Amino acid sequence: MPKWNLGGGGDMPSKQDGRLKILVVGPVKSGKTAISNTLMQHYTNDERASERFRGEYRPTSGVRILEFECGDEGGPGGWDKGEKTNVELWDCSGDTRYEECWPAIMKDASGVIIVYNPEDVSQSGEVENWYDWFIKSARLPKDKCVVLQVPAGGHNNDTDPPRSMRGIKFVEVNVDIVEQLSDTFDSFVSAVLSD
Ligand SMILES: Nc1nc2c(ncn2[C@@H]2O[C@H](COP(=O)(O)OP(=O)(O)OP(=O)(O)O)[C@@H](O)[C@H]2O)c(=O)[nH]1
Ligand SMILES: [Mg+2]
Repeated sequence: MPKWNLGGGGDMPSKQDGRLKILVVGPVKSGKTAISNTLMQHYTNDERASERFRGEYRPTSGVRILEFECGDEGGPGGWDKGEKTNVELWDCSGDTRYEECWPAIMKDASGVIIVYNPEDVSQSGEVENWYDWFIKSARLPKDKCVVLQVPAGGHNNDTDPPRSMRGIKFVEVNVDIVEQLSDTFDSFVSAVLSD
C-alpha cells in the first residue's frame, strides 16, 4: 500500500495540501499535452476531452495545471479499492524561454515525467538536459522520475539511455492506448508515494 511521503526535512519535496504535484516536462512538441489530456480524460471520464483536440499542435504557454483523482480501482498502482490520490499534473511548455519560471514550477513537486520522441534526434539529445534541470538540480531520487518515449511513427530508434540516467525507468507509450498510459501512470504515482 503506498504511503504519503510527508517530508518534514531533507531535500525530498512532499505532498502539499492533500495533492501530489507531478510535472510533465521535455522538448517542444514531444507529446506532453497529448499525454496530459489523455490522462485527464481517463481519470475524469470526460469523453469531451478528446473531442476538444482538433488534431493540430498548439504550443503550451508556460504551464497548465490539470487536477484529477487516480488509483481508486486498484490495479498496478497497488492501491486498495476506494483509495484515492489527488494529483496536480503540471503540463509544462518545452520552450526554454520559460526557464525563469522553472524554480517556481519545481517547488514542492514530488515527481517528474519526462516526455520525448525517440525518433527525433534532437529530442533524444535533449533528454539528459531535462533530467539535469528537473531531477538532478532538484535532487529528486531517480525513482521519482519516469521517462515516457512517444514515437510518433511507432519506430523507437533510441539505443541505451545516457550513462547519468541509468536507473531511470524508460517506458514507450502510445498516446492513443489509454489503458497502457494510465497503467504506467498509476505505477509511477505508486513509486512517487513510496518511501
Ligand atoms: N491524440 C492527441 N494528440 C494530441 C493532443 N494534443 C496534442 N496532440 C498531438 O501530439 C503531438 C505533440 O503535441 P503536444 O502534446 O501539444 O506537444 P507538447 O510536448 O505539449 O509541446 P509544447 O507544449 O510546445 O512543449 C502533436 O502532433 C499534436 O498534434 C491530444 O489531446 N490528443
Ligand atoms: Mg504542451
